[in-house]
Order: sequence, then structure tokens, then C-alpha cells
Amino acid sequence: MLREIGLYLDMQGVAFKPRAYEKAAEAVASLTEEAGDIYSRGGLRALEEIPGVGASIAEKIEELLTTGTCAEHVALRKKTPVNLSELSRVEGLGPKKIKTLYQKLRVKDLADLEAAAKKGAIAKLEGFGKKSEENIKKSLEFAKHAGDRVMLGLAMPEIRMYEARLRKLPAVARLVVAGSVRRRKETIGDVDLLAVSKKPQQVMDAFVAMPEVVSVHAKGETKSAVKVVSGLNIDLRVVPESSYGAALNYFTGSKDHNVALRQIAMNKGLKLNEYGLWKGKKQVAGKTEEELYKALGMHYIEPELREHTGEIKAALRPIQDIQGRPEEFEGRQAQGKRPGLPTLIGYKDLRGDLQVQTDWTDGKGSIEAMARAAREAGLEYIAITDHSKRLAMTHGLDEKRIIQQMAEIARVNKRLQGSGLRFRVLSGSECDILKDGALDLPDNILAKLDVVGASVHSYFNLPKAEQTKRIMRAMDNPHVDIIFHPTGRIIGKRPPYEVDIPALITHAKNTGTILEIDALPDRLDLKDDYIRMAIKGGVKLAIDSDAHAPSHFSVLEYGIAQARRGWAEKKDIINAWPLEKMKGFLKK
Ligand code: DGT
Ligand code: CA
Ligand code: CA
Ligand code: ZN
Repeated sequence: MLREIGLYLDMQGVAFKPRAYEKAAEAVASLTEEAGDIYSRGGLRALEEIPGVGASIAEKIEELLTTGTCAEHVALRKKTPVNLSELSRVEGLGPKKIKTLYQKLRVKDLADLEAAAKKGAIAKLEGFGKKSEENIKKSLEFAKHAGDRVMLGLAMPEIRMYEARLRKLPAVARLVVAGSVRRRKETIGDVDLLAVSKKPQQVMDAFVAMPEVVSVHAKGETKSAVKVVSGLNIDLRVVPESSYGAALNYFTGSKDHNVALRQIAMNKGLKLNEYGLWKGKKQVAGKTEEELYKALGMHYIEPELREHTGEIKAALRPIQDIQGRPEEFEGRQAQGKRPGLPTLIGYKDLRGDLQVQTDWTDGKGSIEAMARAAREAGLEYIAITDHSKRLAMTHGLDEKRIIQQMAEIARVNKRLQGSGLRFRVLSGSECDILKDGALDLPDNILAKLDVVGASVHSYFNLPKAEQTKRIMRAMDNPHVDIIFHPTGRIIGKRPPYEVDIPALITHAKNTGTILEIDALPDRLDLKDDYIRMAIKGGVKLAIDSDAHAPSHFSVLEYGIAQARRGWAEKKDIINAWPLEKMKGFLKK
């Protein structure tokens, strides 16, 4: 609601206030406690103490919490009754343009927008033009489908809140998240919760009675499905303790993984379902997942790998481990070989972060603030990689300023050392790759930096061969250590630019260039398939936060999840290594 008020005010051309609402919305979204709890504990006063929430916005929150609606929001929406969340997904459509489209063409949602674009009506509007209409058409296809799924990183804090709350119910013995959330897919269709309880009815009652529930799709004795106010759909199932492992396995999926497991069970004369693994009427396994995989003759498979892309074969134990009748077992080809499952990089394994922006450009924290926040997040080093001069809107650094920044980094390192912190700040750049593959900063400057990342922020529409050559030329630069967000996609907004990924991987290997996994929830670039391809090609990777504020290091979690989905081990990720070893791998 706060976010929408901000957008509506922006439409009306109101100054300053839109930004205040946006900031407040961000603050409320990142609370670790529910706003409702804060309010019942400390009233209006406590709401005002949320950083970024002033007196008047606190009153709006109070109004929403106590009445379920907010008069100003309702009034603003009456003035411009458009589907904001749909329309603002279209790239290039800010609040002002949405207002113009509504006033001149009565565009209220994506369907109206598409019709208007097809008629060529948008090109004729002042401030739009032919090019703008083309871009809208291109982005429309994408925006139409983007709404079906939610980005994991955006939903995760909310999911954890429901998880923690339901876990506290007296009737709940266990509660976990399954489905695509547990597999850490980059986007999720819905949330699948699984509970163990002896009193399922009580759990169901409490679940559908949650204040955030806006509609109940189904309510049964052991299974319910609701939609909550944020738009998330949540399924909850209750099972008995004896079925916990089998149910967790079933509802974690993926479906293809499940089907393959069931086949393996059948080959062994067993039956697998969400209640257990059965030999006739007798339950052989199913209380835990570990026990289940073991009974199937397999090593445990981490949820991030369960996509039926080779993990089943890799998990089958060598034939001599298998009890029963080995001739029935489809894993015979694995005989004598060690299982091929990777030892995935762990969620606490990162030591550094090699893409961090500061208030020298478009970031919100000073170099020192970012360093201290990174240390709080458990890291030992970061590279400061502010944008280069071509990105003028971010105040990108030119030669002179980047030299000044290096001096400041040296001072910060001294101060940190002086206060007894074992933490290192490296100098660096997120240097723009120009249209022809040359870099935005001269070699003599790049040579002075500890870490050079290079990225594409322009000319996304070059033909594939040209785009590939452009990035390969950047890799040829003897100072370019990493290619940042190598495909340029923004999930739900912008498709990746056309580029020959296998060719980039081969060239990265040949030039000793590292590829990045940008951890921002809407980037996750490289994606899982490409990560796996890069590792197979012998290329090392870096998982970076792309942090623009001290609180942003928390997104590293999603980069690690993506790396795990790409079968990455610690040895594949250079910023999981100690500082000196990591530096030793960079180009000289
Ligand atoms: P999502 O929600 O689209 O992001 O993806 P999932 O994987 O969470 O899928 P969902 O919510 O439809 O179902 C959760 C899990 O339940 C799924 O991963 C596997 C299991 N499942 C659902 N339907 C079937 C089915 O027809 N056969 C089998 N074997 N498993 C199923
Ligand atoms: Ca799901
Ligand atoms: Ca589901
Ligand atoms: Zn960038």
C-alpha cells in the first residue's frame, strides 16, 4: 500500500513525498518483525521508530492496521484506477507515463496496453513516439508472463515469517517449507508448507484464520490453500510423524525427480508415495528423507539438485553397497565408481564479495560503512566496484576520481586495522564495456586496481555474433578479471541479450577470466544451467551481492542458492577462498 501511494503521488507530480513512501515501503518490507506486532507492543510511537518511517506515514500504517484500509490510498486509486502492479512491470513505464496512458487512452492494465500498442496509438502520444511503442511491445510479452511467478528473494522474508509463526502453534510438532522454495528456484509459483501434527484440524483453523489471508481456495482436514494479501498462494499439508520424510520428499519435488524415484522404487519391488516407501503393506522407510534415499540405494540428494538433470544417476550407490537383489537395480552402470554428486558450496562458505557499490556513485553507503556491514555479514574482504564514467546517471567514476577513491580505500583499510578489525577492502571497478568491446577506463588505470569487473550496460540489442565478440574482446583485456552479470537479464523485466554462452565460456577459460553469479534476486545472472556449463568448461566463478547499501549483503544467500543449483563446489567459487589465494587467481 505504501509503495502504491508513492507511485500515485508521483503520478500527480507531487515532489519529495513519493520517495518518502518508497523508502518507508522498503523499510517495512525488510522488517524482521511484523508491523502489527510492533504496533501492538508500542503503538504509533513504535511505528515512528522504524527507520525511514516518519510521523505521517506511521499514521497511515496505523490506519491500515486498525481499519484494514487507508483513505488516502483509496482516494488516489479512484483518481487513477489502474492496475499499478501490472503496468509498472513494463520496462520504461514510470508513474507519469502510466498516468498519461490512462488519461489519453484509458489504459488500465496490460490487456489495454497491448490493444493500444497494436493500434499504434501509443506512438502518437506526446512523450512516447515510435521507438517507445516498440519497446513497450517488446516488454509486454515478458510482463504478461512475469506476473505468474514471484522472485524467490522477494518472497523469502515473508515466507520465513509465516514459517516462524506457524511453527509456534502448540498443535504443530514440525513445520518446514517444501516445493520450489526448498529447491531454491529463482522464481516460485506458490509456497508449499508441510507440518507434522497430531491435531491437524487445529493447524488448519489457525492457518486459514491468519490476518493476511484474503481468500481460502480450499480447506480440508489435512490440506488447505490460501492467498495472502501480498498475492502469494500458500498450500499447507499436515502429515503424521511416520510419513514426514516421504511427504517432505514428495512435496519438495521436482515432479520429474519424484517420478524417477518412484521408478527406482518399483524396480526394487517397492512402492513410493507421499506416505512412505512400502513393501506390500509394510512401511520400509519414510520417517526421514535420508532414510528414504538410503533405502532406495542412493546417497542423499540436496534439494537444490532435485530437477532430474543427472542427480539421480549420480546419487546411486556403487552396486556392492546395495542390499537385496542387485540385478534388479537400474544403477548397475555405477558399479565400482564413486558417486558423482558434488559437495555443494555451503551457505556460510563465502569469504568475500567482489561487486560492491558505494556513495561515490549510486550506492547508499560509504566505503567504510559497506566494509563494516560486510564484516557483520561474516565476510573477510570486499572489492569496491563503483560504476565507470560512461554511466553518467550513476555519477560513474572517471580517471581522476577513481585514483582519489583508491587513496580513500587505503585510509579505510588503515582505520579498520587500527580498530582491530581483520578485514580488507580491495580497490576495483565495475567498468563499462563499450560498444566495440573496449573498456570505459584506460589500461593504465585498470592496472592499478585490485579487481576489475567489466559489464555490459548498453547496446543490449546487438546481433548475437557482435555481442559475443564484444564481450570476448573485453575478456582479452589483461586487466579484466571478472565479467559481471554476463547475460544482462532482469527476471520478469528484460530477457538476456543474445550472446553465445558456450563461446564465452571457452574464451573465459582461455583468457583466465572469471564469470559472475550476480546474487540480486532479479538478476541471478549467470543462471543455473550456465553455471553448470561454466564449471564443466573449467571456468571459475564469483558470487557477488552487487550491494548498493549496507543491508544488501543479505542477498548473497540467493547467489549461493543459484550456485548450488548449478552444482558448484567451494573450489569453483573464487570468493569462497581465502584472500591471498583469491588474489593469486586474478590476472596479473
Ligand atoms: P512451483 O510452485 O510452480 O514453483 O513448483 P513446485 O515444484 O513447488 O510445484 P507444486 O507447488 O505444483 O507442487 C509441489 C510439489 O509437489 C512438486 O514439486 C512435486 C509434488 N507434486 C505436485 N504434483 C505432482 C504430481 O502430479 N506428481 C508428482 N510425482 N509430484 C507432484
Ligand atoms: Ca510450489
Ligand atoms: Ca503447490
Ligand atoms: Zn552492473
